[in-house]
Formats: sequence, C-alpha cells, structure tokens
Amino acid sequence: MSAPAPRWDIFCTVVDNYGDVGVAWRLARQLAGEHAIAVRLFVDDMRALARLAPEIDAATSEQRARGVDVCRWGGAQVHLASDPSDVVVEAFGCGLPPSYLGAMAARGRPPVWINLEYLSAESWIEGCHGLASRHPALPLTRYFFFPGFTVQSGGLLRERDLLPRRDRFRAAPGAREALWRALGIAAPAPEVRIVSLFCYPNAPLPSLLDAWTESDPPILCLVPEGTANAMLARWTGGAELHAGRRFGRGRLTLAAVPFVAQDDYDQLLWACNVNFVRGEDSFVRAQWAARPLVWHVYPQTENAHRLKLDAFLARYGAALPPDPAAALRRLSIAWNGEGDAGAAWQQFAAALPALSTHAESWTSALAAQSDLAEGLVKFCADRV
Ligand code: TRH
Repeated sequence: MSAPAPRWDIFCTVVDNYGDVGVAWRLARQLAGEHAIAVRLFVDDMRALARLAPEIDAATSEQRARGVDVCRWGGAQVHLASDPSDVVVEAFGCGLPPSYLGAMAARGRPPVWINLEYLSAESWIEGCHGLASRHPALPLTRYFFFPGFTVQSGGLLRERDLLPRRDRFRAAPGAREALWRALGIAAPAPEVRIVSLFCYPNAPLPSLLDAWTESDPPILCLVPEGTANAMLARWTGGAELHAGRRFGRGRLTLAAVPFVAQDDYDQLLWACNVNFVRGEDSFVRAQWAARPLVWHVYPQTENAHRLKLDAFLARYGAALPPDPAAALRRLSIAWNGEGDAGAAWQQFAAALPALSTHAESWTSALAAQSDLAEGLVKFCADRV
C-alpha cells in the first residue's frame, strides 16, 4: 500500500492588492498539481482570490478548485482547530489562529511550520533562508523560507510547464490574435511597440505618457482595468478607461484591458515587448516572460523599497553592458519616484535591443535553478 499523500495547509490574509493571495494560490495549485499534495488554502478574502481565479465562487466558504480545497478563513475555524496538516505554510507572517497553533502543538509529531517571506534580491536573505525559530510557549518550530534569485535562497515560483507553454504560445499561429480578441482589442500593426502597464497609483505616469506620445515606433499601452485610474483620467482629460476603451494622443494609444485570470495575465506578458509590473508576483511573471521589464516596487516606509530595487538592479544588471544597465537603472529609479521618467524612457528605448537579449539569458539562468515549490517540498520532506 502506498503512503497517503502528504497534507499541507496554507494560510493567507489579503493585506491589500493581489500579491499575497496571488502567490498563495499559485503555490497551492502547484503543490496539488505537480507534487500530489493534498492542499487546503485558507484565505480571509475570497473576492480577491476570485479576481485572479474566476473558477472560485466568492460567495462559497468551502470549495475545491484546481485540486485545492479552498476555505474562507473564519468560517472554517472549528474544523481547522481539530485537524492541522503535516506542513503548515503561513504566507508572509499572516499569523495563525491560536486554536490552530494549540492543535499543531498537540499533534504527536508537530507539523513543519513555514513562514513564507516576501521576495527580495538582497543578499542578507541568503543568511536567513531556512533559519528556525522556537515558539516562546509551545513546542513548535517555525522555519523562515525566503524566495529569491539565487540557489542559496528559496527560488521563485515557476510551474514545470510554464516556459514550454510560453514558447508554444509564441510559436502558435494565431495565438496572439486570439489573445487580442479575448482582451477586446484590435490586433496591433507589426511595427507597433506593445507595452503592458501594471503599477501603483503613485507612479510618475504623466511624464512617461507624454514621452510615449512622441515615440517612434508608435506605442500601444495595455492597461489592466483599475490600474492608476485617477492619474490616467487626469492625463486623458477625463476619459474613463474601462476595458475595451481606447484613448489616442500623438503616437500613443492607451487601451484598457480587463483584469484577467492569472494564467491569461501570463499570456499578456508574453505578447508584449516591454512589461511594467509591480509588487511581487507580476514582477516574477514578467521575468519568466523574458522581455525587458520595469518594476514598480510596493511602496514601504524608510525607503525599504528603494533598497529592494537597488538590490534587484545590481543582480539583474550585473551581466549587462554599461549603457543598457545605466538605461534600465535610470528608468527604474525614475519610475519609483526619483527622476524624470519621460527622459529616462528615451535612453531605455535606445537600449531595448540589448535589454531584450539580456532578458532571455537572465530567464534561462533563473530557470536552471529549482523552483520555489520544488525547493519547499524538499525542505519540508527533510523535516517532517
Ligand atoms: O497586487 P500587488 O500590488 O500585490 C502586492 C505585492 O505582492 C506586495 O509585495 C505586497 O506586499 C502587497 O501586495 C500586499 O502586485 P503583485 O504582487 O504583482 O500581484 C498581482 C497579482 O495579480 C498577480 O498574481 C498577478 C495577478 N493579475 C492577474 O491575475 N490578472 C491581471 O490582469 C493582473 C494585472 C494581475
């Protein structure tokens, strides 16, 4: 008789936006689909999850989707308390219910308890990755698991078939056209530079959009609905950008597209020439797209986001020639609040051929490392 499938519980609270639940959902379905793990995902905001995963019914407290048992956190407390799994993943230090912690401690063999941290390219995370911390009162140990860009870290989420799917999409005749149809936009002419734009409301959009109105080649900018609404409305002079609406000025066309399911968002990134992304999960997905990217870091106090940006740029830019590295750095820093994003775009656009080549080699090097889910499964198997 074969051993029963290991059981894992993942807990996630939605702080704001979609990154926390986006990562937790991605991890949960990968563990279920690729590692035959029985996964329960506890989320406090089903509506946020349902935006990324249309198969989720936000009104249902317990449901099964993509091989994962998804539970609204709160509604399932009683059931929870009696039955912790072999591995417990606390996403981003969200905290566990005291009753559940008690039940973990009461198990004959306590679960492997993981705190999944936020992604950073900073080198200090390598020294902290995998460290253990004893609970002050209960016989429990929590391990800190740091996603990252090096083999000394926990790696990045990457489904086994992601890059082959990306390559099939790019090679398939008609795949891009089908995407444009699904997004409700006319297929762009071949010479148009297509840019996706997902950022926080404080991005210096006007200066960048002004620069794009004079771009050669012309630019089609795809904006997921709800991105920086107020700023865009000011720049357009009041035109509301709902999905399906376009706005043209000079050489720039802005096209609002629907906020799509996570897998469809990958296709959008694959189809664009340049991707502006933010936070954590879209930032990682843009790297798997292997196209030049500009990162808007989640704003944090004490300039912590700037440290994260600098660390990423240093790592990402290390193998770039000096001019494209400087162009990427200048635009990235301007996009995150220091400098003129419009002027920086000109330099960035000139460096695009080199940045595109580099994006491919960066992705190939990252893909040679094991992915986060695989690393986490191994880490836990050694400790169960
Ligand atoms: O939404 P975010 O700003 O999330 C942030 C960050 O994770 C940040 O680190 C965290 O502290 C904060 O939340 C609380 O950006 P992020 O991480 O890119 O997450 C967006 C998710 O939305 C990602 O899973 C991709 C997904 N997405 C879609 O599924 N469809 C879409 O159309 C778009 C634009 C995004």
